[in-house]
Amino acid sequence: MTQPVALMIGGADRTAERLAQTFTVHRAGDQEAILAAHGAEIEYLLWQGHGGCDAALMDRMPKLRAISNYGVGYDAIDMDAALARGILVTHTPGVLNDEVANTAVLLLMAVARNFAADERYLRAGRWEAEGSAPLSRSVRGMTVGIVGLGRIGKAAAEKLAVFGIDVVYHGRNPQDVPHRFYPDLVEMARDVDAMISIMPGGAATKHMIGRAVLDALGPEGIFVNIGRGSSVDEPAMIAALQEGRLGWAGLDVFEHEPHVPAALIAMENVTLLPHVGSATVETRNAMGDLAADNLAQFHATGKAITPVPECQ
Ligand code: NAP
Ligand code: 8YV
Repeated sequence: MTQPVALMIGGADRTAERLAQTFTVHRAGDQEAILAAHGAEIEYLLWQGHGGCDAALMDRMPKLRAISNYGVGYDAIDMDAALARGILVTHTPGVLNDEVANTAVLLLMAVARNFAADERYLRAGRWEAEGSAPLSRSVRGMTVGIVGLGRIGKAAAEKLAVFGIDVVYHGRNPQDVPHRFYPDLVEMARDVDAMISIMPGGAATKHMIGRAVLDALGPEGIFVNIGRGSSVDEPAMIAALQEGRLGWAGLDVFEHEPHVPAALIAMENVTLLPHVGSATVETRNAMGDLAADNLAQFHATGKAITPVPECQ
């Protein structure tokens, strides 16, 4: 029997093997060549990437029925274009909560304790030449404001409590949680020692963290971002760090990935990661399995496991 055709952009061998149990799978090395040869047959798309799944791409696959996003944040997919074409979109919530929350907490710790700068200090021979590295800051007793207390944010809040950290949060709506809610982000930034942003990307959150928020966080404040770079006004953040209006930053995500501004790379008071929040073998396997199973189940039953909210 002829299998339906799926295109996989990004993703791992394991995911391709799982998809191949149901579909004839094309993997984009040369995306243009695959679309030219097979675009008319492709019904399913598994997508890994932080941009570019737009109307023009969808129009190259007129039979496209579903897009499975490898990741929980699906701002790379033009939802208006997908909905207008009747294409179902799925994502991978839940399976990465623990890993990404660990990354958030570890990044906050790394920044507070100066671990990256300390390592550079040691490797440069400065311990031996100049003596002990400068003292850092304890997280015990800190108040940390979480911007976006969703699935990942709640997992992070539990972990932060273990370190003696008080958690407060900002979102659009208050929730039934034992943490103080701030409807006003600037007010929260003013009251906390550190802020962890776990914001989704997209138009609604673009540059919501700008000069007013960062100035309120202040010269002794720490800003950690593991959500999306687009939610931060990056030039405003760089200026705040350079001018000492913001103390420190720990960043896993950037506005124009994989580009990281040279100004950030040059700064000692920032710790930088290449978008590795979920990037362990175990968690990426779980994400890949769910991404593949979403397409297989939709094909078999007409219902996906984890459609995005707009498609529920
Ligand atoms: P989630 O459960 O949907 O949580 C998102 C939270 O953000 C919600 O609590 C929501 O609360 C709040 N929110 C949404 N829009 C907002 C707005 N315009 N203003 C203020 N608050 C807003 O999502 P999640 O699973 O925790 O994932 C969150 C994001 O993390 C993803 O979308 C992705 O961008 C990012 N992420 C990054 C990595 C990484 O590797 N660095 C890995 C996974 C995920 P309200 O509804 O009350 O506003
Ligand atoms: C990415 C993420 O999916 O889930 C998300 O929203 O940002 C990450 O887990 C990962 O970088 C794969 O592209």
